[in-house]
Amino acid sequence: MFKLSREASPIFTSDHACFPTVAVFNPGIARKDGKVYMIYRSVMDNASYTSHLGMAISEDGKNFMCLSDVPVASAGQEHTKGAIEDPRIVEIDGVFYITYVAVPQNVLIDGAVPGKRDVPLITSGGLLVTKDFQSFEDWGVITPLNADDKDAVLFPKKITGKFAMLHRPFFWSQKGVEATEFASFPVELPREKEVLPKKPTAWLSYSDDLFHWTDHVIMHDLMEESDDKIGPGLPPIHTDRGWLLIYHHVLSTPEGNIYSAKAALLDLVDPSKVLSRLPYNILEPEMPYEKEGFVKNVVFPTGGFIDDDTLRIYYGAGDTSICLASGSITELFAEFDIYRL
Ligand code: BMA
Repeated sequence: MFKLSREASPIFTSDHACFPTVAVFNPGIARKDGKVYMIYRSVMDNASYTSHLGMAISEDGKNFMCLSDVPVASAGQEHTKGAIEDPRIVEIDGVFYITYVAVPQNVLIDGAVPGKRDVPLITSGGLLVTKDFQSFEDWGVITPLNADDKDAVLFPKKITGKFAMLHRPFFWSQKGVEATEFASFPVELPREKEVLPKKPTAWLSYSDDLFHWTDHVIMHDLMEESDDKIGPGLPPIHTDRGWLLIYHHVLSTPEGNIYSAKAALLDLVDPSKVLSRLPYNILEPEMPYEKEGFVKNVVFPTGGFIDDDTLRIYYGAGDTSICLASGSITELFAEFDIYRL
């Protein structure tokens, strides 16, 4: 069985943060000129739960120091009025594309707790672009409108000449359609309701310009019967054997949701084909800081890379701190061989 091994404790917490913050988590990770860049989600206060994005840098990928004492991207634009969350980074031809979750409404209203809202947040995938981690351009919303889209990750290479993206449009599921029954906004579905997945899952979409997405495919084989929902974790990593996808899945229990990490291998030419999927978690909430954070029972992978034989995964723990876990790629591929679909 392949399991990721954790560092002894979180590697980045609000004590390390570059500006006052109550929680840091769900970081995007990129490598440039031998350094590791981290763009992380920072919650400034628990009352509004508004997030902004901060930036830190590391020589060894474990010890990070602040790179900017102000957010590199702040909430407050029309599409990010409520928050800017969960950055994920890919480099395509020398340009770093940072997808994020754009939240246009206030996240918490009148002391509501996360995940217990009457009205769904209608989130979208936004895009921040940089070449040098010094100046950032916000390209705004890129995912289809009114889909309650989260977890958008770009592939780090074009596939058959097009940009490719995995994302999790909540409303593009039968459960999502029910949630929008009395909605005052138009929801455009890519399929008839009957053929939508029952529960929110990952979709693969293609684009020529990063703004108009077509050829939507449901990633059926990533979902298991027991999953309440799943979502892409970190951007797919290119390997000779296929695209390595680390993603999260959510198990609904009477005690609340449990977020864990899983691994799959996708076909290089047609990533809608899942070549292998491990039928167990490669990381799940076990440590006190994962079980007891601001949100309980969360490991949420959002960044990482392969260094020689080592896979490094950066993840948010309990929506409170940032952690690092790693494993051997040789061992992971040996497991993929056992569980080929
Ligand atoms: C998801 C996202 C993540 C968060 C997770 C656990 O829906 O909002 O940002 O880490 O829930 O609360």
